[in-house]
Amino acid sequence: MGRIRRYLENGAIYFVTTNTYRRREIFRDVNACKFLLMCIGYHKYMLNFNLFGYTIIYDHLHLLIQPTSDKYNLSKIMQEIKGNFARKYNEWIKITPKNQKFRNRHLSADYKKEMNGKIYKPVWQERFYDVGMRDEKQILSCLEYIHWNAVKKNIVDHPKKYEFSSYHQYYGARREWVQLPVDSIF
Ligand code: NI
Repeated sequence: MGRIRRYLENGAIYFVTTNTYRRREIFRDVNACKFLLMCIGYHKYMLNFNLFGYTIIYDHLHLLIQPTSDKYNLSKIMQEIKGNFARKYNEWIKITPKNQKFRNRHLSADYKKEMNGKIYKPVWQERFYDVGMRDEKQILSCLEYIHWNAVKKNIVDHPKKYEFSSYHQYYGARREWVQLPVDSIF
């Protein structure tokens, strides 16, 4: 518990939820999940935030996150992750033929918006939701919520069976695919 207290002294910790545009289930595709993990990992290094937990569920993302500077505050971090993921995701689905069927199902003609005169396909809902953590107890219960989310959604029957959460890094199991390092709070 000492480690959480030390982290809390360094600034606000947030539980963040962000949903896909119209709750489209783009993260049923494991490649999209892997790609988002790499994107979060890249921004973790570029924007210096602490990441204590995460999970990607079909139509949303949860993070337990702590910005470490005013320059890279929570809004900036989320804007960068969501924006850069969306831009690359749109490129990627365009050039990957095997995603044709998936694309037709999820990215129909109505799924287009115009911004600055350019047509683009929105990937995320514009806003995100954040809850500031008050104490250690709340942080631990958020972490548990994150790790059990895939069970709650009936995707798996135990958190250790779900690839796209930080559960493995807390409980020592190995990952098949992308390993996104977290800053352990235990
Ligand atoms: Ni959830």
